[in-house]
Amino acid sequence: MLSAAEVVAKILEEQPKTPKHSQGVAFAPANVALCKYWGKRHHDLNLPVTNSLSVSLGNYGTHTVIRPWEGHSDSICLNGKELTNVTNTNVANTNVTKTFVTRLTSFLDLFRHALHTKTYFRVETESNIPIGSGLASSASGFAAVVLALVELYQWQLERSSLSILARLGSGSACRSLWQGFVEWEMGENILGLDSHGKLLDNTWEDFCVGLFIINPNQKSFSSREAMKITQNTSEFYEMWPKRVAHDLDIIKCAISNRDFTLLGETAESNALSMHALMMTARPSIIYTEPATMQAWNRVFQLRQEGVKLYFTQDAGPNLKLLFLAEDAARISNEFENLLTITPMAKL
Ligand code: 2P0
Repeated sequence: MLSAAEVVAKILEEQPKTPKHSQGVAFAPANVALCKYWGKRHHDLNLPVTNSLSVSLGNYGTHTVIRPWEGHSDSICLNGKELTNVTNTNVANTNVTKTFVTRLTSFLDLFRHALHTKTYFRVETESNIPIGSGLASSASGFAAVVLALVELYQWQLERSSLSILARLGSGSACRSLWQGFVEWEMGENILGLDSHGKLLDNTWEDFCVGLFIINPNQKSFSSREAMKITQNTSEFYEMWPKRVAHDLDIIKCAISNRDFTLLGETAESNALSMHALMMTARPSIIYTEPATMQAWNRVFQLRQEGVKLYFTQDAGPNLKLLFLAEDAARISNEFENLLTITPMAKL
């Protein structure tokens, strides 16, 4: 089994090894999984146990600028805040920022290894996703870094290869290389060279995702930790791959038939199954808060009143509501400060 650094070296084997521009600038969208990724068959390479499927969030995601840097370490600016030195506790003063800096510099190390360079980088990265939505983090961030490096070095690579590179930073990042509905095919190859996102052929102009923030504070377990604990300790984990395969077939069918009810029911049930599974881990992982349950109940109530409204929930207490544009006004009246995104709307 190759290491992540060797996989990057293999992908970049024939590509330019020196920057072709002074900087690379890129954007990648955040994505919301309708059928979840929860468990890995290889940890360093972020190879999943199952396929998963997401919808990308249009203009909501991460903008990143990268350029070579003369300093003695990478220089990182996140949302206007300098995180230059990981050991400087005044600057990188929270676990979140420390983890972010460590993960990003380790990711850049993979490229330094492949490019046979000691060059450090200045990385300026800005997310326009609301902080605390559970989406501001890794997926669009790592995808944008890869795209910015592509611009900087002018690599000529297939999107699927870029998706593999992004996956090495964070699994779900491999789905942020496209707009629209994206399936992450788990692949079989031991190096993960067939484990990447693939754009589905379908669009859905009036499909809406509403970000409903219940608690913007940091979660107790990172999704990476929570995934690992669930997989290692839940005796029910062995049922998960079968469940995902079943849900995925239905979701793909619902998307191609534009059957919103079937899509919503299946996505919501997939998310609740993932959370139920986490509760069976030792220790139990519970992201759901009383206010999350109240919001679930409001969704159930509105459905009884005939509104086509469903939710999905990731590794946190916040909800992503799923609905169609025709119901957007009604739903935003019901959920305070809801941010509605129509990711596939025609301009
Ligand atoms: C998903 N999540 O499919 C699932 C559902 C959260 C809940 O992918 O360890 O940050 O970097 O591969 O991608 C979040 O996990 O995990 C995630 P790593 P990642 O969107």
